[in-house]
This record gives sequence, C-alpha cells and structure tokens, in this order.
Amino acid sequence: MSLIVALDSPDREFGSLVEDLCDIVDGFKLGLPLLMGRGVDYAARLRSRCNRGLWIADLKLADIGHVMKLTTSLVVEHVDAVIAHGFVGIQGALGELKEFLNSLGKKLVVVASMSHPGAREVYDKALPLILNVIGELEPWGIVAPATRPQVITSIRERLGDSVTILSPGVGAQGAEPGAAICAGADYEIVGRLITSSNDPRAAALAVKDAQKQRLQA
Ligand code: 3DU
Repeated sequence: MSLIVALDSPDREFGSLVEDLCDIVDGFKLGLPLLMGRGVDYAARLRSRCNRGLWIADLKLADIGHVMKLTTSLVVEHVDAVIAHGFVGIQGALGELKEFLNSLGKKLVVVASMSHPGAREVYDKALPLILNVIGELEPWGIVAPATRPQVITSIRERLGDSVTILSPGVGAQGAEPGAAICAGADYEIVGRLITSSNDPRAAALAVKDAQKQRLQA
C-alpha cells in the first residue's frame, strides 16, 4: 500500500512521530507552514529520524523559473521531490525548474488539480490545459484530488502509467482511504487523520488496512 504522511503544523514537534511511522509509511510531505515556521534545517533534523522513503517539500511553487529555483535551492538538499503548480506553464517557469531539479537528481511534482471544493471554480476548468503542460513537461509526479476520484481516473487515462500520481484529501477532507488508489493514484497523502490522532502509528496502520480492503473489494 502507498501512504505518504503530510506534516504541516509549525508548532508541533514531529520527530518522534516520524520515527514511529518510519517503517510503515512510504514517505513524508513537508508543508509550507512547517518549513516557514520551523526553518528548513528542521527538515534535515526530521529526515535524520527516518532516512528512508520519499521526502517531499510541498512548496506549491507558482512563479517565474528564476524565483522557483531560488526558493527550491533553500530546501532541496533535504528532500527528494518538490511540488509546483502546473498553471504557470513550461517556458520560463516549469521547464527551468525541471532542468534545475534534474541536474540535482531530484524529482518534480506538478499540481494537476486540487482537493478542496473551490477547485471546481478554476482548476477543473483549466485541467485540459494543465494536462497539456504536464504531458509535454513529463514531470516525475503529479498531484490529483482523492476527494474527486473521477478526476484521477481521467488523468490516468490521459497520461498513462508513466507518471506517478500523489493524491491528497483523505480523511480530514472527506475521501475514504483507498478511494484514490482504486481510481488510479500511486500514493495517498494523509495529514490530520494521522498526525492529529492520539496514536499516529495505529492510525497509519488503519489507513493501510483500509486501502488494502478497498483494493480487494
Ligand atoms: O487534509 P490533510 O490534513 O490530510 O492534509 C492534506 C495535505 O495535502 C496538506 O499538506 C495540503 O497542503 C496538501 N494538499 C491538499 O490538501 C490538497 C491539494 O490539492 C494539494 C495538497
């Protein structure tokens, strides 16, 4: 099963949680509140507690290439992948970022659509254009919403198996564990359902179990 845990709270000590979950999850996603609140060195300290799996900086970049590279360079040594928005396009933006990340042996993940209700207002309408960008750019991964599994299925059909789909929205935002995987995602990203639990390890194991049950159903 494929589970990445989102760490977002800036005022929370995540070290022991990371250690507790290290052997049962596939990675950790570090959110902007955490990185801005605790500083990028905190990413290195967390990673030293679990040096396996995929570590992602969720910078949600949306700027010119020059600035996205400057922002990325502040944290990239501590992570394996960085997330950027797709709507900024390739020329002068994502193309430069991808080249920069490639040169460092790091992965680019591009947001194709989002999990909150407001994604219908703009993101869903722009999806065909963003998928054109992704199709041409060929990033390692994309983000697509667990809350709308039909979007994942249509993206998978359009882009094929070569792209890795990471899917947030499970738990606190309403999607059931396993729904996104069944729709074609490779990883589910889960934050509060696990991090706000009194027993994060039990919560993560329950997510994995639910994913398995759903896939077998
Ligand atoms: O709702 P949760 O607590 O499970 O956290 C979801 C995480 O995924 C959080 O870090 C958020 O920034 C990220 N994310 C979305 O929730 C929705 C998206 O479309 C993209 C990323």
